[in-house]
Amino acid sequence: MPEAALHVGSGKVRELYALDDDRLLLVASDRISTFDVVLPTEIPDKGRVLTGLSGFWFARTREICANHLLSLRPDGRSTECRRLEMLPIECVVRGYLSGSGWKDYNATGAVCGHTLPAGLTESAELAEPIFTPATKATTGHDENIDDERAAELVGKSLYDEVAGVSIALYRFAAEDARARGIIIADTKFEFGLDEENRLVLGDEALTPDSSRFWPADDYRPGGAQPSFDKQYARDYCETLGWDKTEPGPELPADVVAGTRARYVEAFERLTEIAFDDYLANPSVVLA
Ligand code: Q0Z
Repeated sequence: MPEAALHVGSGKVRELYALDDDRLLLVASDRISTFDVVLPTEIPDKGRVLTGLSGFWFARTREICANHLLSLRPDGRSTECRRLEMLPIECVVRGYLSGSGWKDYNATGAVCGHTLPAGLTESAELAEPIFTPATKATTGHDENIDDERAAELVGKSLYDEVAGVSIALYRFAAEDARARGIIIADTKFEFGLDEENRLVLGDEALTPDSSRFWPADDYRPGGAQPSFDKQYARDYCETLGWDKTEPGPELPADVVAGTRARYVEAFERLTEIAFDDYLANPSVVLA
């Protein structure tokens, strides 16, 4: 726990501290969730992989949108960032039909007001990525909303700006990742406003916790796709007949090792930086 910092929030697998009036410290733990339940077993270095990937994408997308990153701490899991006034919507972009997007499409033929062609299969690539905002649920799952409701929540001109920036960020990262064998099926951004009311990308960005990462080599539309990072843990959980309620099961050492290796593999494929080099000096991802 960082010294002289006030704890101001907890996510499922992250902690947030105030450093001073203007700066926050975002700390990514090694906790992992499967089927929305945090497991009692940690994945060593998972928080460092996610922090490094977020930093990597922040550094590479700053021409598309300013972001909250100030620095990465030497521990590799802590991000010093500017404190923002966060917007009350989750900015989801989908390039493929999966999760709640697939559910909504099946029920209505549309996702967040985007009517899609008939006959799409689960995990199909969309002709163009779509912006599908959601409200931040205080409990349970985020709720998909249409663009009219989202525009009410943040104002029409800011809504148009976050939608455009979100699509541009997704296109940039998805194309880059695809060339390195990873499909970013969808992703969630969170934006805020700085003291001058400028739009700033916050939170984590384009990590496997805020996105669906799929191995491109195994991509077979027509069903659910394996998760690049969590599939070993999910498969193991499925062998147990666990009912997916708290508490989650402990993971055996081989599942922990296999899962850690997948996180490190995602980091190294996307950044083209050896993970050991990141551990020695986390700022290498910002160069
Ligand atoms: C992020 C969250 C976490 C719990 C608030 N730059 C920022 N300025 C103001 N607020 C936030 C940020 Cl990133 C902010 N969250 C999400 C992260 C633990 C909640 F690590 N909440």
